[in-house]
Amino acid sequence: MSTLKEILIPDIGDIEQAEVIEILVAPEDRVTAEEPLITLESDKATMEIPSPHTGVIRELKVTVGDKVTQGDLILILEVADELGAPATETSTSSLSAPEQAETVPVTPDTALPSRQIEAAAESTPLPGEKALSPPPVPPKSTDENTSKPHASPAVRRISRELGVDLTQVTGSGPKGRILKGDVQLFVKGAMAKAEEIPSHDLVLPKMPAVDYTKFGEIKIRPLPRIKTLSGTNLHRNWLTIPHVTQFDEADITDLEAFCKAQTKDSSQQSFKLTLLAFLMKATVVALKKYPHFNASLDPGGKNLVIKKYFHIGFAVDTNAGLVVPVVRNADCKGLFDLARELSELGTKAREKRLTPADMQGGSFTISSLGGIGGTAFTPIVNAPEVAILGVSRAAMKPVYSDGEFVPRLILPFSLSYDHRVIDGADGVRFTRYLSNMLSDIRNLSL
Ligand code: CAO
Repeated sequence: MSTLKEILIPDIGDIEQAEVIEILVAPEDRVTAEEPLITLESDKATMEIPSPHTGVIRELKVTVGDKVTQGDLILILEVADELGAPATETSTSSLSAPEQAETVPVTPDTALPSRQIEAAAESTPLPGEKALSPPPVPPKSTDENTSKPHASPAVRRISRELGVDLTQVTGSGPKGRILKGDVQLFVKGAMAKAEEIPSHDLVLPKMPAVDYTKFGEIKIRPLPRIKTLSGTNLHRNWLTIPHVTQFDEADITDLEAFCKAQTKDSSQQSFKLTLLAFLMKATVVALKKYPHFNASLDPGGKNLVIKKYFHIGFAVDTNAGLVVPVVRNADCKGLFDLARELSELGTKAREKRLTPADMQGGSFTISSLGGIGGTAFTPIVNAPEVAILGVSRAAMKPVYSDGEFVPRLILPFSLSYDHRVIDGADGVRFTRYLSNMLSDIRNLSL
């Protein structure tokens, strides 16, 4: 004898509504009690809903993206009485009458054991700040909870079983979430690499854990989620790409005057024409001249993949950390279209409305700190791209010309590049070319 049971969303605490972000089972799958069925995500937490019984999945009633709340139907489970569901407790019907499937909400204590609730990192750090005085040592769990990469408990379990450090895995799911397939891909890659790596490869000494409370008062502030995700990529790029940074400058006196005049004429518009739009335009012209800067190394490192499209990313500083939205086909857009799109994407980034698609497919990146200040910096290449332009603050400087010093507006900029792909000579050819473009904007219209 078996019984069809309706499995419902259990009490999920004070979360009013959550999104189904993963379905971990399929019709006809056999599940055991406590095995996760689906993963939910709200703005507060990510959690798995486990099966209350052993049985066979007969019908799924939710799909990825559904918004659910307590009491919503997840699926129909066929439970054989001998498999552990006492007939007296729940059975109301036999298989021949599926329309009478029984309702079985998962009780809070069995549904959401604490190990299955993953606190989402706060986007603004202040509420999570914790003041500590010297002796009590900071609770370890705070660090552990907040430094976790974005993955469901099921994926964490698999990675634990396989000994995979999830901070090393790049997530391909929504919002960079790590999926089971990503872990499998990572393991495959690691196994392939293990055969290639000679034993004398670089071994990094471990950073010692320091108890700072021994030296004075401290407070713990969890890193925003974007920082933990981008930090992993930055670290990888820093360690694996042989970087060179070329510094240069451009005389943008005329460009600035032109930009100001345009801004006056377009004062009715909702966006402003800023230097960044010109930089993007000039960069595209330079990339066309030097296509191997608009490229990626293939995974084997033997071929260069030269892109014929010009999707230019630009770094945006937000409360939650650095994000890089991408302006697609920048070569096909005029200055005002670029300025409008930069403004729209910048606003979207700051309001945390960027979608993964907004940040994918970049072929080159510009990081402009000029609005803030600074004279020079060395940006980290945004792999798999091979070069990145860093822009600092323009300043009036005396320039010697025709026997006298004249005041000119000079823009300092730097280009970091992957030395496996770009030689130093080409690096400086690129920056010189870019400088000429910016110094005489008539070049941009050619
Ligand atoms: N030199 C002098 N002034 C500059 C300048 C430069 N290189 N770049 C911008 N400015 C000026 C602008 O003209 C503007 O002046 P007004 O306020 O008088 O109009 C002001 O600085 C502010 O500009 P902005 O930064 O708001 O606009 P933008 O188009 O130049 O930049 C964006 C947009 C999104 C790139 C920028 O806001 C930003 O987030 N920058 C940070 C990027 C970052 O964090 N990079 C680091 C990555 S590596 O960790």
